[in-house]
Amino acid sequence: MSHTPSALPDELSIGIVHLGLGAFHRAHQAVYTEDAIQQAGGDWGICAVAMRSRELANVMMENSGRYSLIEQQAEGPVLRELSVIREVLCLPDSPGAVIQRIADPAVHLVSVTVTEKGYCFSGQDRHLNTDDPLVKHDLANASQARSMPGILVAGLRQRRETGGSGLSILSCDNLPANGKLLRQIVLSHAALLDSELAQWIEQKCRFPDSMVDRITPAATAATFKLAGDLLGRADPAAIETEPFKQWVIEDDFAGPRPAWEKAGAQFVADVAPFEDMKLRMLNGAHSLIAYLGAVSGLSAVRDVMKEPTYRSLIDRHMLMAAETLEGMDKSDAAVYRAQLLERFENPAIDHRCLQIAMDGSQKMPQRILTPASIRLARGMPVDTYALATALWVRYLMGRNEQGATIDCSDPLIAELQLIVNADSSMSQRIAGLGSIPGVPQDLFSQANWVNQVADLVDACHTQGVLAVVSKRIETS
Ligand code: CS2
Repeated sequence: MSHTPSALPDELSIGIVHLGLGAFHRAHQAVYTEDAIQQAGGDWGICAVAMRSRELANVMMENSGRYSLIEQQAEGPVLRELSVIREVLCLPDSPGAVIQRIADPAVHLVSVTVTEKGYCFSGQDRHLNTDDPLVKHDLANASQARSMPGILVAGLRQRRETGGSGLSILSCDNLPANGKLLRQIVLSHAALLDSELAQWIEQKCRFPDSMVDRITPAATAATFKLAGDLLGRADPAAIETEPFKQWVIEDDFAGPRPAWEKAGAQFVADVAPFEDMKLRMLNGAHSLIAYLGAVSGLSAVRDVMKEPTYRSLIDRHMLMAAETLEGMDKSDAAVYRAQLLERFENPAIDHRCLQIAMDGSQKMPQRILTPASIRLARGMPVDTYALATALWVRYLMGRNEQGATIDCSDPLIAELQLIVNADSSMSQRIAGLGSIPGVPQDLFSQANWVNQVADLVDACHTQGVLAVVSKRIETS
């Protein structure tokens, strides 16, 4: 048995509301906050809100918010207990309590990890999607809000009505300019209810951008078994993660915040270069790996990395991604690539390809399609980009190379499958993807791009993915 208990005091008031109680929050922002309190003090206990999952909320409530975090280090797994989460709420059961907490004068920060689709936005201008049933519901039933923008606006409304100060609202999702997006959707949602509230939010609240990074797969039976062995008792809230972690935050807050810099976070004036680097190199490669795995029947990222041809492709893709970044030094890019290969190869991290492959309509634009447009506009080759897109299409077609059904998941799955399985030529189908909201239309109106993707989908069907990738790698 080896584990480190939490060193936080028993008494800790709540200063943060976190929306989205997934594994990622518990492996990332909660760790930075626990470490910051340990170093510099402060009443920064977290009220963590499960947006949907009653099961997770119940497990966390039974554990009084405590949980085990297993770091899969090179020397073996290391377990630490965390106790920074001091309250757990389940949004569908208690929206009133969440609103109350957001309005609480002792709370200065709301952080958010609700995944890309939780932002309820649409289109390349990233406007609030008022056709989204959840948004419609929340505009009509503000006190029973179920969406992230809806509950934030309801909480901010109560905060304003009770004379509260402005809040810092910190997006921690993998979206470019995530703070600016959050601000835009919150202001639009508020304006539809009460224009004075929207003005108040605009003046008093801050929405810093932030780049977050830590590879954290969903917990499995193996996670719970390992936690039990290391802890000497069962922990149904245990999660596991890699040793690496990074957080780059725009230094723009409405009020006080934890001393996250003491825990290793970096405060900068402009997060964009860090975001682009991470979204295009790490997440872009991740999506490529995920579709390679899903289509060729390999279950985890580490399994895809074991195939030397795929590993070379992924390295080439990251090289091409680095070339789209403004001011990325070549040697820095080489170091980052090498580090990413090692992280993807971590044999102790069982990161399912299907987990990463889901929600492609929300991920592909910033990870693959926008950098592909940039490369095309500069006359640079886009082969790994066209391949990643072709593999996404193969995934959406719903069967892997062994003929087994792929469990595809995407908020726009019906629209996507209608397009990729249409009774028309492959080029026409690929061009049809340009009609999906958020997908860069101009990219899918370029014959050069559409034909490359279509040829690759056909080649994957006739020759198999491994043969197609081998050929690309040989000729590159
Ligand atoms: C992954 C990310 O699921 C996904 O789409 O690419 O969650 C990735 O693991 C994290 O961004 C790493 O920081």
